Amino acid sequence: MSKEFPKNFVWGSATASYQIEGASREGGRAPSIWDAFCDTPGKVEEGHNGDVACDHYHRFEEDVKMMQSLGLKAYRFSIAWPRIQPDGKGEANQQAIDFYNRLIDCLLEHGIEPWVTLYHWDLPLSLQIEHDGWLNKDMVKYFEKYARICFEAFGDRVKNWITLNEPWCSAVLGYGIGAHAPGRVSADEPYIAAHHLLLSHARAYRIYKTEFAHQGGTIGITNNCDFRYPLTDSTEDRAAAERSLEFFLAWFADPVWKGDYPQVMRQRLGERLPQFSPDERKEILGSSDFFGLNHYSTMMASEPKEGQEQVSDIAGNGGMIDDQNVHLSNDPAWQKTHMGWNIVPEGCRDLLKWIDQRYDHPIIYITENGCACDEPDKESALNDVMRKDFYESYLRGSRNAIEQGVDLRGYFAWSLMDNFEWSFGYKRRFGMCYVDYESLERTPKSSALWFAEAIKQNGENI
Ligand code: GBH
Repeated sequence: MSKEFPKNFVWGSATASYQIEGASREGGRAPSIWDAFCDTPGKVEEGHNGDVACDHYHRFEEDVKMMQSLGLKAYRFSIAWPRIQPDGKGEANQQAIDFYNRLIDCLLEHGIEPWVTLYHWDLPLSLQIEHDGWLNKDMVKYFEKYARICFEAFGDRVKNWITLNEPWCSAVLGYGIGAHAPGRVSADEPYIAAHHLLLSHARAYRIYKTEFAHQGGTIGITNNCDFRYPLTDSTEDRAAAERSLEFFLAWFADPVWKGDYPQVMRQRLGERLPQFSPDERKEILGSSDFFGLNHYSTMMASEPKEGQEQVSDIAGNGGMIDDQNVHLSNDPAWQKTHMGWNIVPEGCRDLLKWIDQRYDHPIIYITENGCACDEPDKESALNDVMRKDFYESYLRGSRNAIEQGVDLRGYFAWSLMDNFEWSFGYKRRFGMCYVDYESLERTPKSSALWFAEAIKQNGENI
């Protein structure tokens, strides 16, 4: 069997605006829902926020040089909507356009291909306050306008676009269990928010394909999914694992690749699940040039037994336990990351195969994969053997999937550098480069040096 990744395999790393930029009150940026969430007592560890973060806004040149020194072919970052349109709907803020122009130009000058996410969770706060954010269908037209501004300003140089990052997180963590901004807790709102996120994605896709076709780029959506193995071989447990993946990934991917929500969701949720009109169905069906996947972990799924205790938190089901009727558990043999997430590289391979089969062999990019390690000091961080092993094993799983026919075209490590890990603040480190939050100095960890070597050899060291 060949030991090679495909030629032109995209080797990259990823970040997101709110997690790294800082400069939260500079350049005409207005607050996002995450600024407000951080200001809400008890929501983020130690009251951390993105005011400074990695100060990437001021240090992007140094960061691009670091990327070049690692040999990265591509860099995935997100644009802060509240920089581009401080109120979420008005004219573009020129200072923001200038900032992203400088970043994009700098990347291209250093031979790094920009992959740009339009929305990685930092919704302009005024859209939340005045319009209830993603609960309002008007978001489709606001997102359309924002997307158009970005395509117009950057599309001459940016050829790879991602509309939304992980709408599951926006819907479930943001509107279901309140672990993310805007911090709402509801049983029904996730389905409504998800519906409007999907329609917004589809609209941006159509705008790009019609008004900006001459730019000749590709555009898609990135979904997140953890894999599920059936706990036993029983029919019930196998059905539970399948149902769990449908409630997690097919919820967002079926509309795009099949034109509607999965049957099992309709059966179990009835009227609680919104409907696509015939026109909307047409707009959403086929609205992604590739399958963007963020993947981190795996759990066991089984049919719940009488009186079995259910965990309802950020882990696993995202609280939607009655809706799914799936019990999740861990194999005690699995090692865990500093997030407590199971390290299961074969789950990565099997999820890729699941996607390949269900969606009829799409082009796939892993747009995020990585792990948090407990790194109490710089020395331990720089010696991050566990992260190197994580990348290596997940990349090996990915290559197995490729060998079995999956059309995986690229892999972006999360993350280029330690950053603001949402509700965990700066208390979790995902970076392949270490960030000293006092001096803001960056230092590549050993996993970054290993990744650089992997890029150089197109993965032959894996
Ligand atoms: C991504 O989301 C985000 O896009 C990124 O911004 C973030 O920094 C990064 O991951 C790291 O968190 O508890 O074992 O059931 C990750 C989405 C959803 C992945 C929940 C892990 C729970 C695993 N996550 N899932 S478990």
